[in-house]
Amino acid sequence: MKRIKKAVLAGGTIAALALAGCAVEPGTQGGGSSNTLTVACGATEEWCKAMTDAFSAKSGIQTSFVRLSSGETVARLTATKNAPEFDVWHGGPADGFGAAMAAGLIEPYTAENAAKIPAKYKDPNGNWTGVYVGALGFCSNQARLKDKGLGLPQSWDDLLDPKLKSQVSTAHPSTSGTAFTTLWTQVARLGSEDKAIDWMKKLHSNVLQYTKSGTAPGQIAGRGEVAVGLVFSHDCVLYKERGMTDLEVSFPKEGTGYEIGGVAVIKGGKNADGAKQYVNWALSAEAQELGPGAGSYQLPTNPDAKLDSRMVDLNTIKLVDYDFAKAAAHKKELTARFDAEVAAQPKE
Ligand code: S7P
Repeated sequence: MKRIKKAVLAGGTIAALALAGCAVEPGTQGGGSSNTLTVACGATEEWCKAMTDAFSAKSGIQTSFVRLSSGETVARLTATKNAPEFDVWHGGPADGFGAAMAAGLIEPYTAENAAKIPAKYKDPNGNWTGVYVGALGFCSNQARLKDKGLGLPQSWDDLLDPKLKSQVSTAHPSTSGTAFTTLWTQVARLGSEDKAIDWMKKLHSNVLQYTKSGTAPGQIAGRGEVAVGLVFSHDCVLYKERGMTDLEVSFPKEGTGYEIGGVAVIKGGKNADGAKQYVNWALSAEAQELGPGAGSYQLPTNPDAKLDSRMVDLNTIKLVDYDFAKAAAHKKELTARFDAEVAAQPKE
C-alpha cells in the first residue's frame, strides 16, 4: 500500500493539486480526472470487479471498468481516439493489443516490475505486458455427446463429424479474442490462412451460432444447447465448478492455441500516472493471485504468484507455435476473410 501511495506522490498528481490549493490526502479526494481511472476490461465481470476494487482500495484511485470483448475494445478505442474514454486495457488475448498498437491506440510503457515477466509473455517494446496465460480447449457436454454416440473430442477434426451438426458453439472473431485465437490456431497448425479458412468452412455446418463474447460457448454447452463449446479451458473449469456438471475439458492432440492476457496504457488517457500505477500493480504477484478467488483460473505470468490446482498444466498439453506478433498483424484482414468466406455463407 505504502509503495503505491508513494508512487502517487512521485507521479505529480498531488503536486498539481497542491499547486491548485487543493491540499488533500492521497486517496481521499473525489472526482477529477487525476483521481479516477477507467479500465477497458477483457476478462470476466467477476475478475474485472475484483481487480479494479482491489486497485481502488490499494491506491485510493477510484477505478471503474467496462467489460468488453477484444474486438469491441479496439473498435471503442478507435472511435474515441481523440478523446479516449479509457486509461487502461486489462485482460483479453494479446493479439487484440497488437492490433490496437498498430492503430496507434497504446502508449508504450515498461512497468518497473515488467522485468519479472518472462520475455515470451510481453511485447519487447512495452506496448503490452502479459498478466495471465490460458489454453484453448474443447468444453463438452458429456450427456449431449453420449446422445450422439460420441466421446470427448480429441482432435480438431473430431469437430467436423456430421453427428455434430449444429452442435458446436464458438464466438465470432471480429468481436471475440477467444474466437480469433481459435482462428489463428488453425493457421498455426495447418500452415496457411487459406487452409485455416477452408477448415473453418468445414466447421461452419456444425456451428449452431457465432456468439459475440468468447466465453458464452462454454455456457451454451453447459446448458446442453450444443455438445461442444470452443473456449479457453479455464472458463469450462469455472462453469463446471459453478454447477454445469456435465461439462468436461479435452484438448486437441495436434496442438491447441493459447492466449497471453495483456495489460496496456491507453494513449492520451486522462490519468496517465494512474494508468502506469495500475499496470505496475497488475503485474505484481499480489494482483495476479486474486484470479482464483474471482473464479479465474488462468496461469499467472508473474513467476512469484501462487498456482492453483484448477489451472491448466501447460506441460501436459501440446501447444501450437502461436506467433502473437504475426497473428496481430493479420487480425483485421483474416477476420474480414472469415466474415465474408465463412460466417456469411449458407450452411449445408
Ligand atoms: O476471463 C476469461 C477469459 O477467457 O475471457 C477472455 C476471453 O477471450 C473473452 O473475451 P472475448 O469475448 O474477447 O473472447 C480471456 O482473455 C480470458 O482468459
